[in-house]
Amino acid sequence: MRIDVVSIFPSYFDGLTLSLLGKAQSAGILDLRVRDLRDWTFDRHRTVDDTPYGGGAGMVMKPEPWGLALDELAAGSPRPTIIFPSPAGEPFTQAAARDLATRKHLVFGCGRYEGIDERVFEYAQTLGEVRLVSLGDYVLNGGEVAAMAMIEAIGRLIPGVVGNPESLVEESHEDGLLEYPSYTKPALWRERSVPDILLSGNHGAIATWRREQQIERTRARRPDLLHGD
Ligand code: JCH
Repeated sequence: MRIDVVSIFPSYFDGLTLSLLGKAQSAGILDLRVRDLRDWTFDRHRTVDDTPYGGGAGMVMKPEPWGLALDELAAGSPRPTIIFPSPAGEPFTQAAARDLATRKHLVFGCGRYEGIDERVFEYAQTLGEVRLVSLGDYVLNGGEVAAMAMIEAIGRLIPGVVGNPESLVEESHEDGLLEYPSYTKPALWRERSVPDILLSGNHGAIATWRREQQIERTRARRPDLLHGD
């Protein structure tokens, strides 16, 4: 999979070359390229923002650098999926991550200031499938942190990135429930013991206990996942 990122803060993404996604890149499974939006500006100050038409607070990202960036990154790619992180987007979920992990080419456009001139989203639709996606119902200072979270969630679903495919099935959200609690050695730590059932060797009873724990935690913390609301 190829992932292009456009940002005025490309060094934010340095962390994605570490660990799991770094290995995927070394192995040639993931081709992650991060670009500076200012590379598509041509004035002395490499300007990417301007005042909003109609007035209002803050600045808006100018369309021209975005148009050139998208033209270059989409060239020779049959309809890439172009993702703009936005507080006004559709929610990013594990299901969305699974869908996006099947694409050949993703382009992330990371806005700053009060956002990007609306015409950029319309124009991007002529080049690929455009998705405005929200990481959650809170306002970040720009799209970078949201894009990083999405790239990490998508990247680990690419076949061959996470070593054991079973570890993908068991974890939170893949089965619509929160995960069960995990323990490791020592069996007694600061007067706290590991639940006896996990030391019993009874694998059927352990599976039943874990499922009960998942349901109880989901009821307590995320009842919306049980009721489908
Ligand atoms: C972004 C901003 C005031 C936006 C600029 C670009 C995504 N889930 C999620 N939260 N926040 C974002 C996000 C994504 C891209 C950008 N900002 C800051 C500030 C706004 O109100 C008009 C809108 C935030």
